[in-house]
Amino acid sequence: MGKNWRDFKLYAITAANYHPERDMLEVMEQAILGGADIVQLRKKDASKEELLADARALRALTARYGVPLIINDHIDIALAVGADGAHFGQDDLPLAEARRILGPDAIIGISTHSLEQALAAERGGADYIGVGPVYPTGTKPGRTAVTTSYVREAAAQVSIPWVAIGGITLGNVDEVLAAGATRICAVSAIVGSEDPAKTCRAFRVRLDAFAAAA
Ligand code: 3NM
Repeated sequence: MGKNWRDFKLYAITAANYHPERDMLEVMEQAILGGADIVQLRKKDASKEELLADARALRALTARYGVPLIINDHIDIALAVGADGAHFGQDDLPLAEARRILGPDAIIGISTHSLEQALAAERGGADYIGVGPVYPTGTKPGRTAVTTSYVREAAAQVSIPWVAIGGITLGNVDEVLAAGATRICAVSAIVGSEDPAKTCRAFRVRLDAFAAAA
């Protein structure tokens, strides 16, 4: 990794279903070239073999650009490819177990959907948390949107790095940034766009504009 990973602003996550005609690596490389500065491999319902192959390829790509690689849920895959960390949901492996297995230097992220969960993750030693889903999203269906009110709470009370996620697009990102987010994660808006590099550049323009005004 090049710069301090905590300085990340734009988090890109894989979701090949949004680009059935295009290669996952190519899409993620475009995202990185556009300014995504942390990348997560997330693939629900994939075989270990498939995950391992994708993780190896993404590890090589992200290493080339000095971008941290996080693996969703699969701690064995994270270890196998030498990922920088892993990300867990509320119902996945408990944080303390993940830390014991991955070690003190791994970046461990936790999805949170309330301030209570955020503070618990922080106390438990998470390195960063996701705050969402801010808006309803087809990428994680069945979860109630937490709205920008949770973003405001996170901005006021969370001390570790946190990233707003869920239904964020170029059309609503200003609202999320106005609520106090300084890092955002988008899945469908990035990998499902015609030009992921251009989309990431546009997100970075908004992030930079809010950072300059802060
Ligand atoms: N986690 P999109 S929302 C993977 O709130 C994920 O924890 C969420 O995808 C959470 O940008 C989400 O396409 C989906 O809405 C984000």
